[in-house]
Amino acid sequence: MARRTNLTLLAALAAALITGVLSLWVGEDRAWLVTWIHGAAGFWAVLLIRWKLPIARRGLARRGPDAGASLVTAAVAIAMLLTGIAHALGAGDAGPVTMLGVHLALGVALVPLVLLHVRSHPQVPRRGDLTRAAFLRLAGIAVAAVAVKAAFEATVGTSRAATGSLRQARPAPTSWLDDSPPRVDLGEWRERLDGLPGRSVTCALDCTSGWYSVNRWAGVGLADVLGTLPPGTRSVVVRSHTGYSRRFDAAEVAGLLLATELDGAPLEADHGAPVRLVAPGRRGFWWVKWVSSVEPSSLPSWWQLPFPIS
Ligand SMILES: Nc1nc2c(c(=O)[nH]1)N[C@H]1C(S)=C(S)[C@@H](COP(=O)(O)O)O[C@H]1N2
Ligand SMILES: [Mo]
Repeated sequence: MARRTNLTLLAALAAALITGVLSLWVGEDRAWLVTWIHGAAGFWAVLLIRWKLPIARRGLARRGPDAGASLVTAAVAIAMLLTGIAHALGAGDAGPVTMLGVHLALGVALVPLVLLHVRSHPQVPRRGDLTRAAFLRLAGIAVAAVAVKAAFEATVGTSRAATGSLRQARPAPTSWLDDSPPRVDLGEWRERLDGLPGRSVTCALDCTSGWYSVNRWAGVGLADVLGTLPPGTRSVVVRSHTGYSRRFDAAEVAGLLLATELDGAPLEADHGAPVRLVAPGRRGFWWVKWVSSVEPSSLPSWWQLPFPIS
């Protein structure tokens, strides 16, 4: 019984982790399913606390292996679940970072803690574990988790983007890790952009830290800046003065904009002036700021890390 609860909780956390990471990657179009499953997995873990508590209490009474580490793991796990729910309730900022940012940090911290916990409390599934009764109980809790998630969204959950992000009027100057505005002037770009047709797009900038903002971006089309692509071009690398870069499929270039204006005003340094990329439908980390170069490449677009590392 205890072993099954522990394994089920581990499965719930693994499902939440996988969908959580995926939810940072997917764009608006496919996001809702991933974020919905993520929420249901979270509530699944919450429901399992009811069965996990007596196990934890017995372990502590027995002064089982690494009781201290177990308590820390439990505290981080509960804080992680609570901050996830707080974000879904519409809590945007938690001091200098967003609530979702805290949730993410706790989730990342929980991974090694849970791995260590599993190592000191090994749970080997046994042949007889998945009896009919056990399966029915498992399925019951999973169905309950889906019902709780649906009820939560229908009653207290705030209206959010399909990605789970909360709406705000303006993009908050945000860096992926610790990138900051370099000193660059429009000089080189003025010549390159001169004479190209103006283009604008109104779309959502959706940051993985949990907010999104719909604004009008104006500038020129990336395709117009590149002109005819050399034969064999499979992707285009957009690079920042800071070294930050993202690679896009050549077929996607037509939808990308090099912006110099935000909501009718010249772009500010914090938002990527003089020139920043606008990638409608893609998460914020694709919107390279302080663009220094755009280069056609013969490498495929998947030839890059899924998330930037600088
Ligand atoms: N060069 C560079 N561009 C960047 C980033 C960065 O760290 N460096 N952060 C990205 C992320 S994560 C987001 S959400 C958006 C934020 O744009 P904003 O600062 O205009 O709100 O810029 C993106 N472009
Ligand atoms: Mo972001």
